Amino acid sequence: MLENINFPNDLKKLSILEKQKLADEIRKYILEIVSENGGHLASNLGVVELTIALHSVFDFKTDKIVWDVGHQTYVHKILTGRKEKLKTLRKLNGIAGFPKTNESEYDFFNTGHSSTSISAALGMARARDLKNGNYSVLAVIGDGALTGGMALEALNDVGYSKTKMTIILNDNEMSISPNIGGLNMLLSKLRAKKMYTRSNIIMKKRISKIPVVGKPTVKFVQAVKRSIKQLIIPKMFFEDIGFTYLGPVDGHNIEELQSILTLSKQIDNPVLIHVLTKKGKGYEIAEKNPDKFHATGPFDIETGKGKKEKGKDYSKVFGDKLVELAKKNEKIVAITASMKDGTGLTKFSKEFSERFFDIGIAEQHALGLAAGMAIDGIIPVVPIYSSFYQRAYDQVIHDIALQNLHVIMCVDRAGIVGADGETHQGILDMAFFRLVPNLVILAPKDFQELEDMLEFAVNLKKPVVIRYPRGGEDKEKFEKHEKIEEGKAEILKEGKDISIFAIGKTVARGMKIAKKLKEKDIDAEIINIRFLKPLDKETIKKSIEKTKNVITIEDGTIINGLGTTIKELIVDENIEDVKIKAYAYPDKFIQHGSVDELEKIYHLDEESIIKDLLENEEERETLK
Ligand SMILES: Cc1ncc(C[n+]2csc(CCOP(=O)(O)OP(=O)(O)O)c2C)c(N)n1
Repeated sequence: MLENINFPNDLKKLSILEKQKLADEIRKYILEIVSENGGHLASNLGVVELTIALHSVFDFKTDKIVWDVGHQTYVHKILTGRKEKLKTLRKLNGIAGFPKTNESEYDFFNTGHSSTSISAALGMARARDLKNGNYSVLAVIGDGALTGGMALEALNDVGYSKTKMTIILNDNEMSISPNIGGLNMLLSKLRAKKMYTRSNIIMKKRISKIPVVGKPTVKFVQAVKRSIKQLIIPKMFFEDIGFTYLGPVDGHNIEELQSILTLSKQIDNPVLIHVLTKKGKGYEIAEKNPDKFHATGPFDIETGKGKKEKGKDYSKVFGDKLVELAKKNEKIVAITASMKDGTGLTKFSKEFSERFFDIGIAEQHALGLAAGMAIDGIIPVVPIYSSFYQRAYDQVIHDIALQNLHVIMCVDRAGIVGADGETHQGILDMAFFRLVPNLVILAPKDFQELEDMLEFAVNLKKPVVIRYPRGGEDKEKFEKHEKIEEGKAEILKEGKDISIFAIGKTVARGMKIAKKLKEKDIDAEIINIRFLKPLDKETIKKSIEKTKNVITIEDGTIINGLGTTIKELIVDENIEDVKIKAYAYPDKFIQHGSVDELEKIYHLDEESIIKDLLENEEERETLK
């Protein structure tokens, strides 16, 4: 079947049976690709029938659809002209793992971060109405993404404004881990009710046709409608906030899905269709371990085992150290915004279940909650990926920094992360956190320094940000680990010709560069900056005055990071005749590809930096 399917129109000729066969083939195809390239497997296997039904009922040449998070769009990509190209999924210059408006006319909105779809779809529906258009607008959102504040803010607006649009709630009871929260409690009640079938769709249509004539009958008819609806819909929550609730419907039954989607087209108010799906559907290993197969590296299809040995990573080092510290200090608690495993908190959650809080995909709330706990003497530790910290910026400023609260903000996946691309690269955090008064900002050079910094942060009684990258530490080993002191940099090697200032992951690179320069008889001084804030001005100034020749290396944007900080210092302190070059990512969104490839493209790998330095050696010589 799949061989003949390239665009949605090809689908429209198929019978239900043929579509079911197609669904099986799509699953196999996705499994093969993701087992090679890595990617979001379980969520895609769960939406195969739903995506087929959507493309059968709607025409996305005119209708519009926004996929929340967008990690579940592989099926959509297959059905919209990108079947062959999907083999390049997440590779440099290949198909992205998320919707991209520049990749296809069928992608209407870029996503990657959770809970944005309802706002965007409502915006499109409002734009349509302002332009007197006549087409459908849909948002597909998971039960996990529905826990995000932005989704709830949008629901509030949609329901009240009565704008015609459809929300497909893809309920698989999972975020990455099992979903949590009050809304999940509501959904579980709705799930338990009778499935919506074609026959009760007809019943609902009849109910809506009961005439409302003459004043005295209005209340009576409305009461009848309401009580009949209550038979079908146990809780009126969605109806009460302005939606027509349809469902729950079996998300793996293409026929039922098509009829409920067709019905939704006829309703002029906002509609919410509650679709029940199974994460990992059709691949038993993923069905049993949906969290592990939410996002995976390459793996063996037979066994489900990863192809690459998974070494120790920063998240694990963080999680283990936190457990050790929490044993000694009962004030320590951990908060996660639905990323327990990814941020290394699984062990903590088991050992200290009463001090562990998974609060849903709600980064803003995570930081607000932390602030409240901190003000009453608890020490909250909040690991969140760098790109998702963007969500909670005002909470960091307004709730934490402004009140100088002792919250430990661990910025995981800081720097380039690779295959997830633009939305997930964590290259902005140093720049935006540096602006915030009261924050202490650190980055470790290796695992041991992360442990030392965490211990230091627990004792500091100030708001602390510790940023560390995805994956493991560098092969370059450090013998020296000076005690962490607030605002103190670490001189790793003294030298007279050039000062190399590096922070976090790039310190190891700085060391390697220094060694290579030595071979060329260039004596480099290498300083592990450790604290972006407060900066060790004294040590840095001394080094600059000695060498008058500086490079900075960082895994972040060129704007307002380490390079900017050092340039400011040179100007503010009137240090004259200094040559400085900052190695950082340009003021751009960085596409997907492997970390190594991206570092090379942006000339931040060891070889590129050395080449660049040596090409300028002549000029450097004159400054010596
Ligand atoms: C703001 C933000 N925080 C965290 C994430 C990481 N994340 C990606 S998918 C996901 C779970 C989504 O669950 P759900 O919406 O139910 O979709 P499912 O994968 O179950 O289909 C999370 C937490 C994200 N993408 N954006």
